[in-house]
Amino acid sequence: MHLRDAQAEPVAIRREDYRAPAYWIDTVDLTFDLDPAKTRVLNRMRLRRNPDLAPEPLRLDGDELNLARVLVDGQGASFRMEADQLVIDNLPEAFELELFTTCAPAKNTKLMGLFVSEDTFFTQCEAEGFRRITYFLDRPDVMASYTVTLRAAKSAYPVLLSNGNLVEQGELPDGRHFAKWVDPFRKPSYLFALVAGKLVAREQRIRARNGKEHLLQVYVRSGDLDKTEHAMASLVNSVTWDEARFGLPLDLDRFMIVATSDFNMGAMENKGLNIFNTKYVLANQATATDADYSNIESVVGHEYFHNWSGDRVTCRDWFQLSLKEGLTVFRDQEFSQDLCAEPSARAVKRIEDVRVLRTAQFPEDAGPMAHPVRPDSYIEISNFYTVTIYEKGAEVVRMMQTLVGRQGFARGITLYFERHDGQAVTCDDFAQAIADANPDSELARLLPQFKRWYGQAGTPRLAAHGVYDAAQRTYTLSFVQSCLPTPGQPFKEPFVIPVNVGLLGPDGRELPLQLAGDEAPDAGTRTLVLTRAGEQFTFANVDAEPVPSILRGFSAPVILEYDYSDAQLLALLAHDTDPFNRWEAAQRLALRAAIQAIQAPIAGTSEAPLDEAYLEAMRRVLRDPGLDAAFKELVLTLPSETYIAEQLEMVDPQRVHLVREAMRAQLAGGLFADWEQAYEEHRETGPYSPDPRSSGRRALAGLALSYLCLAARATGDAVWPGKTLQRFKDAGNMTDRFNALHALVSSGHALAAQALARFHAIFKDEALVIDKWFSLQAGAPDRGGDILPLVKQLMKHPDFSLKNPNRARSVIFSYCNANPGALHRPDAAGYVFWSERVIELDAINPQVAARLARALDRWSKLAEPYRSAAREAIMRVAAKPDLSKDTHEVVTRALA
Ligand code: 0A1
Ligand code: ZN
Repeated sequence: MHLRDAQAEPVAIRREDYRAPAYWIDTVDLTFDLDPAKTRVLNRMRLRRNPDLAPEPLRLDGDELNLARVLVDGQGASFRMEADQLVIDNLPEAFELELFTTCAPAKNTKLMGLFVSEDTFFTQCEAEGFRRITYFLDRPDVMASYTVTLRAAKSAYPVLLSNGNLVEQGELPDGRHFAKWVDPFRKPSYLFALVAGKLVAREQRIRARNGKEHLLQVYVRSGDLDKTEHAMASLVNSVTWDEARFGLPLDLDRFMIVATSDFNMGAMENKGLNIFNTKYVLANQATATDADYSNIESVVGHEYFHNWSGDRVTCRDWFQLSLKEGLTVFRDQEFSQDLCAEPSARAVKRIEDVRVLRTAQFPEDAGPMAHPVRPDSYIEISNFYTVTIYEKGAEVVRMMQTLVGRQGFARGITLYFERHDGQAVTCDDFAQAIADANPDSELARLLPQFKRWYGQAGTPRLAAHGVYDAAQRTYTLSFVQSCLPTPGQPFKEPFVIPVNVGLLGPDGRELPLQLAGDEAPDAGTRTLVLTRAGEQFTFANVDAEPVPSILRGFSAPVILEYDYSDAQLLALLAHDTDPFNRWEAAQRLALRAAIQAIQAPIAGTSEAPLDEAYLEAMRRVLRDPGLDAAFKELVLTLPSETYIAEQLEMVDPQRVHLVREAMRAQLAGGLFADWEQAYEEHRETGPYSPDPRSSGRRALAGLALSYLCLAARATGDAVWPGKTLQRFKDAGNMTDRFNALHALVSSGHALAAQALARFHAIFKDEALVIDKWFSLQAGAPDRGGDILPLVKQLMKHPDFSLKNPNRARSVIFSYCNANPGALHRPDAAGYVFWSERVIELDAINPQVAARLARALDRWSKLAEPYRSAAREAIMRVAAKPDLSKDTHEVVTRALA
């Protein structure tokens, strides 16, 4: 099929092949002599044979290690190498194994295992990085007790950290020193961590409910200490929240967060020693936007919550990844919602989460990388840290909460941790615990069918239809569910789908709901639990034809199809008590207008896709004093090009781009006076605070400024661009400053150039801000093909580096993954650029390359000439010899 020889063809790992390990490792004693060029690792372990299995050789995983010594019970032992594995035969039932290896952290550009970032040592072991530090049974069901001694030059590496408690430290000859750490909890190797370097810490002591004191530390480079307040506050909030909501306390004397600027992902939950991408730690009002503040809160929460959901109870194997990730995303989403003082802010957070799911996970579930929340096979596990495992996994957990209720769910969580503390378990174990704690619930009744959410990939479609019977005064909602085939799964069985429903009367008021068989009507919302391919629900005592509000709060991760009239959508937008569906009504109206314009036979008809009724409705939203600014901003933001494209059978990305730009121009010009008013009313001048209310005001003011600059572009007006430049200069915080810059850049105004230059000059020493500077330019709307040449130029900028993942993402991903109107060029130059960068990055950092490789996942939906050109580019990547397993898996799946 492609140009590799059969031997080098990577093999798929299958879930059904799971077997318990042949050996257990009870204790691990590691001693590191840290040196960037050559670090020496002494590993002394106590192992014993798994008594449940027949004896077999010990096979330890390794990757890019130099092996110097193998001793079994203190004696030289014979061993052999089979590919990357160290194999030892004829071992006793229990024994001590001593291994001595070296590795080269400074040369580690993959950022897996032990690596150096800005003269500091860090580790990343999830999923399979520990084998790059020492030979090991590198799988999550092997849990051991760790003792770690770090030795290094004291002047260069004054801070030496590892998991657990510091039990000893002292001086060594030749200006070296050591620190010894003992982790009181058994853990799998993927949770191991060490850090060594010149760092400083913000510290805070907190007292838990039981009176116990804990030390919290946030370690950063010395110039960044003034950017750690928010991360620390988020950590304190996380500790308090997990104890209050789920009764889960902090179980360690000391909990540390360390930030590094070179990191493949967001952050990592190593026991007691979380390692973070600086992007999710560092913030002050001058350098970080409101979105940064809110991401830091979620990611700090996420990693902290893993301390229970991941560390205390971990995954049996990597197919169960969503056991910890889906649950922990659900927990961090709930945390952020619970921190909102007002219900409207909770709804805003829910809408934002659903937007991520629908723009990133739905396409994944419909594309070549579609996989179940609990996958059946993988070639490279790093490719499965996906929006399906994380965000769809969280929706599955959320549906369980809907089916058992909030209290019932908390009971289920308690039972899960009681039952499985200290174990490595499966998604089945989790679902069983939630059901067992709620024996009378719908979940318990439907558990085997509910678990199809774990096994079947693809987004279910739910076609709904309503019929009003005036004579009977009944309203019948019927549903038909279906799910398209996904790779390896041609047929799907029906899912359990909890559908939250409400009905609005002709005056817009919510009707009491009375299903056949109910004695008295319920007020408000009702959860209908669908289990069959088709079913019906009839509501009684309905006086006039209602407007149904279906899937309130997005109660299930499905595509809801309902043939709403424009008038019905306008009624929902104006009156629904469910904020999610209010927002959704506006999205549906915009989406419908976009699709009609895209499919219009004559190109000219796409010039004004939005009708006056839509614009009038948006005007009313903007002027409504009863609505929050944050909510208005969401309603007035059009669906993304990616989301619009997902609704089409065949996609002409240029047409999608033109139509959406035309809609933006209409919103800008049509609501000009309202935008002026919105800006003046919401521009803040007081002290900065990142709370939801004030960040919502800034978001709306920012959107207004964007539209005002866009309108000015059409009319040639110089007033608003001038005001925007002034705002850019005067802004007291990064959010306002960046929004102003964004408004100038995205409207393509001539003043953008000087603002960009000034921005770079002010922030040249702030790496995370320079990332924003790159990203804004590479992600700007394309006008006549101008973005690709700009991107190429940005890659020549002295601040650009391919080796730093954040920087590579800021330019290359902002263009390839987030700027479809600029990537999909009729001359195919965007695809050529993409393929060259994938190949170039693959030699440096396969994980980052494989993420980039996914930018063309949806190539088969493209119209010609894009389709053939994109396919050719993917084939060029696939044909490259020596491709990493990571990238190889992505491109071969894309071509399958
Ligand atoms: N478990 C982490 C995510 C993570 C996964 C792999 C990594 O390797 C580069 C790093 C981090 C989380 O969910 O936050
Ligand atoms: Zn996680």
